[in-house]
Amino acid sequence: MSLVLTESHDTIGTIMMNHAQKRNALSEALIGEITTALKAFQTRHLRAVILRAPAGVKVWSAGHDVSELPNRGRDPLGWSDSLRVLVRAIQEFPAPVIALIEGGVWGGGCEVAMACDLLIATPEATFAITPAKLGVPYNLGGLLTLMNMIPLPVAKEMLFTAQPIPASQALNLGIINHIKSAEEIEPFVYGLAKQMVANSPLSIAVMKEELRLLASAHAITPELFERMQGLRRTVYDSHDYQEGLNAFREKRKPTFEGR
Ligand code: YXS
Repeated sequence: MSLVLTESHDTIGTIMMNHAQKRNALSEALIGEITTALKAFQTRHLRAVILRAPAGVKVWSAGHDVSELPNRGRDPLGWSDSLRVLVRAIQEFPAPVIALIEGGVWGGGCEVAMACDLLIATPEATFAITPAKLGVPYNLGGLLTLMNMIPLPVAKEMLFTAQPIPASQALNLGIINHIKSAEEIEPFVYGLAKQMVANSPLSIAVMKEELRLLASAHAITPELFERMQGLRRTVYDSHDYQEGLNAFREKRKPTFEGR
Protein backbone atom coordinates (compact mmCIF):
# COMPACT_ATOMS: atom_id res chain seq x y z
CA MET A 1 0.00 0.00 0.00
CA SER A 2 1.38 3.41 -0.94
CA LEU A 3 2.18 5.66 1.99
CA VAL A 4 2.13 8.69 -0.29
CA LEU A 5 -0.29 9.86 -2.98
CA THR A 6 1.06 12.01 -5.79
CA GLU A 7 -0.49 13.97 -8.63
CA SER A 8 0.46 16.79 -10.96
CA HIS A 9 -1.40 19.39 -12.98
CA ASP A 10 0.40 21.58 -15.50
CA THR A 11 3.76 22.16 -13.80
CA ILE A 12 2.58 21.82 -10.18
CA GLY A 13 3.12 18.55 -8.32
CA THR A 14 1.42 17.39 -5.13
CA ILE A 15 2.80 14.90 -2.59
CA MET A 16 0.26 13.80 0.02
CA MET A 17 1.56 11.90 3.05
CA ASN A 18 -1.05 9.25 3.64
CA HIS A 19 -0.01 6.91 6.45
CA ALA A 20 -2.90 7.69 8.80
CA GLN A 21 -2.49 4.82 11.21
CA LYS A 22 1.00 5.99 12.15
CA ARG A 23 0.03 9.69 11.92
CA ASN A 24 2.43 10.16 8.99
CA ALA A 25 5.40 9.24 11.18
CA LEU A 26 8.46 9.83 9.00
CA SER A 27 9.55 6.23 8.51
CA GLU A 28 12.22 5.23 6.02
CA ALA A 29 9.45 3.84 3.81
CA LEU A 30 7.38 7.03 3.86
CA ILE A 31 10.45 9.20 3.31
CA GLY A 32 11.57 6.94 0.47
CA GLU A 33 8.27 7.47 -1.32
CA ILE A 34 8.47 11.24 -0.86
CA THR A 35 12.03 11.46 -2.20
CA THR A 36 11.14 9.19 -5.12
CA ALA A 37 8.23 11.50 -5.96
CA LEU A 38 10.51 14.55 -5.75
CA LYS A 39 13.01 12.92 -8.13
CA ALA A 40 10.22 12.10 -10.59
CA PHE A 41 8.89 15.67 -10.40
CA GLN A 42 12.40 17.03 -10.97
CA THR A 43 12.84 14.80 -14.04
CA ARG A 44 9.61 16.24 -15.39
CA HIS A 45 10.80 19.78 -14.66
CA LEU A 46 7.80 20.58 -12.49
CA ARG A 47 7.99 24.17 -11.26
CA ALA A 48 6.36 23.89 -7.83
CA VAL A 49 5.55 21.11 -5.36
CA ILE A 50 2.93 21.05 -2.61
CA LEU A 51 3.69 18.78 0.39
CA ARG A 52 0.56 18.00 2.41
CA ALA A 53 -1.48 15.47 4.33
CA PRO A 54 -5.14 14.63 3.57
CA ALA A 55 -7.64 17.45 4.16
CA GLY A 56 -8.97 17.58 7.69
CA VAL A 57 -6.18 15.58 9.38
CA LYS A 58 -5.52 16.10 13.07
CA VAL A 59 -1.81 15.30 12.60
CA TRP A 60 0.22 16.52 9.59
CA SER A 61 3.18 14.41 10.72
CA ALA A 62 4.10 12.80 14.04
CA GLY A 63 7.77 13.32 13.27
CA HIS A 64 10.61 10.84 13.04
CA ASP A 65 9.40 7.23 13.28
CA VAL A 66 10.54 6.52 16.83
CA SER A 67 10.52 2.78 16.20
CA GLU A 68 13.35 3.36 13.72
CA LEU A 69 15.54 5.41 16.07
CA PRO A 70 18.68 3.45 17.05
CA ASN A 71 19.26 2.39 20.65
CA ARG A 72 21.87 4.31 22.60
CA GLY A 73 25.43 4.39 21.31
CA ARG A 74 24.59 5.49 17.77
CA ASP A 75 23.82 8.99 16.47
CA PRO A 76 20.05 8.93 15.75
CA LEU A 77 20.21 11.94 13.45
CA GLY A 78 23.38 11.42 11.46
CA TRP A 79 24.01 12.66 7.93
CA SER A 80 22.54 9.56 6.26
CA ASP A 81 19.49 9.31 8.54
CA SER A 82 16.43 9.23 6.30
CA LEU A 83 14.95 12.37 7.91
CA ARG A 84 18.12 14.30 7.10
CA VAL A 85 18.04 12.92 3.55
CA LEU A 86 14.47 14.21 3.15
CA VAL A 87 15.27 17.66 4.57
CA ARG A 88 18.15 18.02 2.09
CA ALA A 89 16.01 16.72 -0.81
CA ILE A 90 13.43 19.44 -0.14
CA GLN A 91 16.02 22.17 0.37
CA GLU A 92 17.88 21.17 -2.81
CA PHE A 93 14.79 20.65 -4.98
CA PRO A 94 15.22 23.20 -7.80
CA ALA A 95 11.77 24.76 -7.45
CA PRO A 96 9.56 26.02 -4.61
CA VAL A 97 8.23 23.36 -2.23
CA ILE A 98 5.18 24.64 -0.33
CA ALA A 99 4.00 22.99 2.89
CA LEU A 100 0.18 22.93 3.13
CA ILE A 101 -0.32 22.25 6.82
CA GLU A 102 -3.38 21.03 8.69
CA GLY A 103 -3.14 19.43 12.13
CA GLY A 104 -0.22 18.94 14.47
CA VAL A 105 3.38 18.98 13.26
CA TRP A 106 5.67 17.12 15.67
CA GLY A 107 9.42 16.82 16.04
CA GLY A 108 11.16 15.96 12.79
CA GLY A 109 7.89 16.90 11.05
CA CYS A 110 8.69 20.51 11.93
CA GLU A 111 12.11 20.12 10.34
CA VAL A 112 10.52 18.80 7.16
CA ALA A 113 7.91 21.58 7.12
CA MET A 114 10.57 24.22 7.82
CA ALA A 115 12.75 22.79 5.05
CA CYS A 116 9.95 23.81 2.68
CA ASP A 117 10.17 27.23 1.06
CA LEU A 118 6.77 28.44 2.19
CA LEU A 119 4.46 27.20 4.94
CA ILE A 120 0.72 27.84 4.84
CA ALA A 121 -1.33 26.47 7.76
CA THR A 122 -4.88 26.36 9.05
CA PRO A 123 -5.65 28.10 12.37
CA GLU A 124 -5.80 24.75 14.15
CA ALA A 125 -2.27 23.72 13.11
CA THR A 126 0.36 23.44 15.84
CA PHE A 127 4.15 23.04 15.82
CA ALA A 128 6.14 21.13 18.45
CA ILE A 129 9.91 20.54 18.45
CA THR A 130 10.37 17.55 20.71
CA PRO A 131 13.94 16.17 21.08
CA ALA A 132 13.96 17.05 24.79
CA LYS A 133 10.77 15.01 25.31
CA LEU A 134 12.52 11.89 24.06
CA GLY A 135 16.05 12.65 25.21
CA VAL A 136 17.31 12.98 21.63
CA PRO A 137 20.40 15.04 20.76
CA TYR A 138 19.13 17.43 18.10
CA ASN A 139 21.36 17.72 15.04
CA LEU A 140 23.27 20.86 14.11
CA GLY A 141 21.41 21.26 10.80
CA GLY A 142 18.10 21.27 12.64
CA LEU A 143 19.35 23.82 15.16
CA LEU A 144 20.68 26.03 12.34
CA THR A 145 17.29 25.89 10.61
CA LEU A 146 15.68 27.09 13.83
CA MET A 147 18.31 29.82 14.36
CA ASN A 148 17.71 31.06 10.81
CA MET A 149 13.96 31.09 11.24
CA ILE A 150 13.15 32.28 14.75
CA PRO A 151 14.58 34.44 17.56
CA LEU A 152 16.83 32.44 19.91
CA PRO A 153 14.64 32.85 23.04
CA VAL A 154 11.68 31.40 21.16
CA ALA A 155 13.77 28.56 19.68
CA LYS A 156 14.93 27.75 23.22
CA GLU A 157 11.37 27.82 24.57
CA MET A 158 10.22 25.42 21.83
CA LEU A 159 13.23 23.12 22.34
CA PHE A 160 13.24 23.16 26.15
CA THR A 161 9.47 22.80 26.70
CA ALA A 162 8.83 20.49 23.68
CA GLN A 163 5.32 21.95 23.80
CA PRO A 164 3.29 22.80 20.66
CA ILE A 165 2.87 26.43 19.62
CA PRO A 166 -0.30 27.50 17.78
CA ALA A 167 -0.35 28.62 14.16
CA SER A 168 -1.11 32.18 15.29
CA GLN A 169 2.19 32.35 17.20
CA ALA A 170 4.04 30.66 14.32
CA LEU A 171 2.67 33.35 11.99
CA ASN A 172 3.73 36.16 14.34
CA LEU A 173 7.21 34.63 14.47
CA GLY A 174 7.44 34.35 10.70
CA ILE A 175 7.71 30.55 10.81
CA ILE A 176 4.67 30.33 8.54
CA ASN A 177 3.73 32.64 5.68
CA HIS A 178 -0.07 32.62 5.95
CA ILE A 179 -2.95 31.19 7.98
CA LYS A 180 -5.99 30.18 5.92
CA SER A 181 -9.16 28.37 6.92
CA ALA A 182 -9.61 24.72 5.98
CA GLU A 183 -11.96 25.83 3.21
CA GLU A 184 -9.59 28.48 1.82
CA ILE A 185 -6.19 26.85 2.21
CA GLU A 186 -6.17 24.59 -0.84
CA PRO A 187 -7.20 27.19 -3.46
CA PHE A 188 -4.92 29.71 -1.77
CA VAL A 189 -1.86 27.43 -1.87
CA TYR A 190 -2.43 26.39 -5.48
CA GLY A 191 -3.01 30.04 -6.38
CA LEU A 192 0.40 30.91 -4.89
CA ALA A 193 1.98 28.03 -6.81
CA LYS A 194 0.40 29.24 -10.07
CA GLN A 195 1.91 32.71 -9.52
CA MET A 196 5.35 31.14 -9.03
CA VAL A 197 5.25 28.75 -11.99
CA ALA A 198 4.43 31.70 -14.28
CA ASN A 199 7.81 33.21 -13.40
CA SER A 200 11.28 32.21 -14.56
CA PRO A 201 12.04 28.70 -13.22
CA LEU A 202 15.78 29.27 -13.70
CA SER A 203 15.79 32.55 -11.76
CA ILE A 204 13.78 30.95 -8.93
CA ALA A 205 15.89 27.79 -8.81
CA VAL A 206 19.13 29.78 -8.61
CA MET A 207 17.78 32.19 -5.97
CA LYS A 208 16.52 29.21 -3.90
CA GLU A 209 19.98 27.55 -4.03
CA GLU A 210 21.81 30.84 -3.32
CA LEU A 211 19.61 31.41 -0.25
CA ARG A 212 20.27 27.84 0.93
CA LEU A 213 24.02 28.29 0.58
CA LEU A 214 24.00 31.70 2.28
CA ALA A 215 21.81 30.43 5.14
CA SER A 216 24.23 27.54 5.78
CA ALA A 217 27.35 29.73 5.44
CA HIS A 218 28.45 29.51 9.06
CA ALA A 219 32.20 28.95 9.32
CA ILE A 220 33.01 26.63 12.22
CA THR A 221 36.46 25.36 13.09
CA PRO A 222 37.16 21.59 13.17
CA GLU A 223 37.68 21.97 16.93
CA LEU A 224 34.25 23.58 17.33
CA PHE A 225 32.65 20.86 15.19
CA GLU A 226 34.31 18.10 17.18
CA ARG A 227 33.27 19.74 20.47
CA MET A 228 29.63 19.82 19.32
CA GLN A 229 29.78 16.23 18.09
CA GLY A 230 31.23 15.22 21.45
CA LEU A 231 28.42 17.01 23.27
CA ARG A 232 25.81 15.24 21.13
CA ARG A 233 27.49 11.89 21.82
CA THR A 234 27.09 12.34 25.57
CA VAL A 235 23.34 12.46 24.87
CA TYR A 236 22.94 9.52 22.52
CA ASP A 237 25.25 7.41 24.74
CA SER A 238 23.14 8.26 27.81
CA HIS A 239 20.69 6.38 30.00
CA ASP A 240 18.18 9.18 29.38
CA TYR A 241 18.22 8.71 25.59
CA GLN A 242 17.51 4.98 25.99
CA GLU A 243 14.88 5.74 28.63
CA GLY A 244 13.14 8.16 26.24
CA LEU A 245 12.98 5.48 23.54
CA ASN A 246 11.83 2.77 25.96
CA ALA A 247 9.14 5.02 27.44
CA PHE A 248 7.75 5.81 23.98
CA ARG A 249 7.73 2.16 22.98
CA GLU A 250 6.11 1.14 26.28
CA LYS A 251 3.62 4.06 26.02
CA ARG A 252 4.59 5.51 29.40
CA LYS A 253 6.12 8.77 30.65
CA PRO A 254 9.95 8.75 30.71
CA THR A 255 11.90 9.20 33.96
CA PHE A 256 14.99 11.23 33.08
CA GLU A 257 17.89 11.06 35.58
CA GLY A 258 20.33 13.44 33.90
CA ARG A 259 22.79 10.67 33.09
O1 YXS B 1 -0.09 2.09 19.10
P1 YXS B 1 -0.13 2.00 17.59
O2 YXS B 1 0.62 0.82 17.03
O3 YXS B 1 -1.53 2.20 17.03
O4 YXS B 1 0.70 3.29 17.02
C1 YXS B 1 0.33 4.59 17.46
C2 YXS B 1 1.61 5.37 17.73
O5 YXS B 1 2.59 4.58 18.36
C3 YXS B 1 2.04 5.71 16.33
N1 YXS B 1 2.93 6.87 16.33
C4 YXS B 1 4.24 6.82 16.03
N2 YXS B 1 5.03 5.77 15.69
C5 YXS B 1 6.35 6.07 15.47
N3 YXS B 1 6.87 7.31 15.57
C6 YXS B 1 6.10 8.37 15.90
N4 YXS B 1 6.64 9.60 15.95
C7 YXS B 1 4.72 8.15 16.16
N5 YXS B 1 3.66 8.94 16.53
C8 YXS B 1 2.59 8.14 16.62
O6 YXS B 1 0.85 6.00 15.63
C9 YXS B 1 -0.26 5.30 16.24
C10 YXS B 1 -1.31 6.31 16.61
O7 YXS B 1 -0.73 7.13 17.59
P2 YXS B 1 -1.62 7.75 18.77
O8 YXS B 1 -2.58 6.73 19.25
O9 YXS B 1 -0.70 8.38 19.72
O10 YXS B 1 -2.44 8.89 17.96
P3 YXS B 1 -3.13 10.19 18.58
O11 YXS B 1 -3.95 10.76 17.47
O12 YXS B 1 -3.75 9.87 19.88
O13 YXS B 1 -1.92 11.20 18.89
C11 YXS B 1 -1.19 11.75 17.82
C12 YXS B 1 0.14 12.32 18.39
C13 YXS B 1 1.02 12.78 17.22
C14 YXS B 1 -0.17 13.51 19.33
C15 YXS B 1 0.83 11.20 19.20
O14 YXS B 1 0.92 10.03 18.39
C16 YXS B 1 2.23 11.61 19.58
O15 YXS B 1 2.44 12.41 20.49
N6 YXS B 1 3.22 11.06 18.80
C17 YXS B 1 4.65 11.36 19.08
C18 YXS B 1 4.98 12.79 18.61
C19 YXS B 1 6.45 13.04 18.84
O16 YXS B 1 6.90 13.19 19.99
N7 YXS B 1 7.25 13.06 17.77
C20 YXS B 1 8.71 13.21 17.83
C21 YXS B 1 9.35 11.92 17.35
S1 YXS B 1 11.11 12.04 17.53
C22 YXS B 1 11.58 13.10 16.33
O17 YXS B 1 10.79 13.53 15.51
C23 YXS B 1 12.99 13.56 16.27
C24 YXS B 1 13.97 12.47 16.55
S2 YXS B 1 13.24 14.89 17.39
O18 YXS B 1 12.76 14.39 18.67
O19 YXS B 1 14.64 15.20 17.39
O20 YXS B 1 12.41 15.98 16.91
